[in-house]
Amino acid sequence: MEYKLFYALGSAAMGVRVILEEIGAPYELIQSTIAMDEPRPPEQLAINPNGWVPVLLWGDNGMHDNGMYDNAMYECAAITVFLCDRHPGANLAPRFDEPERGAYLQTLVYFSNSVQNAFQLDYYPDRFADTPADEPSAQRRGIRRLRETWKVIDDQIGDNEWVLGDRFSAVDIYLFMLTTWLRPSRGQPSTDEFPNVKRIADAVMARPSVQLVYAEWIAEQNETR
Ligand SMILES: N[C@@H](CCC(=O)N[C@@H](CS)C(=O)NCC(=O)O)C(=O)O
Repeated sequence: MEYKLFYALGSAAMGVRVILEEIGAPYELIQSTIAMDEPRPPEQLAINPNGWVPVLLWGDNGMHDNGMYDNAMYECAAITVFLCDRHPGANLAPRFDEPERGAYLQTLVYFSNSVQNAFQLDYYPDRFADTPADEPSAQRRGIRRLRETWKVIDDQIGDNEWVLGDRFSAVDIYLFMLTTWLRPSRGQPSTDEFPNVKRIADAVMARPSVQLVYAEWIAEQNETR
């Protein structure tokens, strides 16, 4: 196998898996979990002590004295850049000297540090609030922050066909992945509030790679319609 991916349903590892499918690279999924009360595989924790997925491995994974591993990494946005650069033939990202490269990197990092952070405030309030009593406040702020940050993305997209204009890219896959985390039943916004985001998410969902990786999620959506 060219890649190994520590994986859990509903997690950011699903976006990485879609990218691997689009690339056509052989990969092995190693089942992990995002449940708070379940242990993580020791090999995953050795690479990412935070206990998050995705974690990606390739080649030989020798360990250095400082505990760093060769050919292993975590952080979904960084993995996205890494894979797209490593497989330019898949045409999932602008090269470093193409005009859309800035918007590509900017949007991936904004997704990672602003939109994902807003999700975290709602889903993991204990990481942001000093006491359990403060957690509802962190969650409320997270939900407001979701509206603020998705609005920025919706405005950025405007009438574009894809996030980067007329070219499909890994940013569109990332956008789709993040929309699957939205839960209006918790007070979070629905994609209906962001028509440009929704247009792209719907177009990404039609891709065979997404139909495969998100089959379960898509079936659930169809049941509730
Ligand atoms: N900044 C990290 C965040 C990854 C992350 O939050 N992963 C979640 C699933 S989407 C997870 O593993 N949660 C379990 C936990 O935080 O313990 C990234 O983008 O890769």
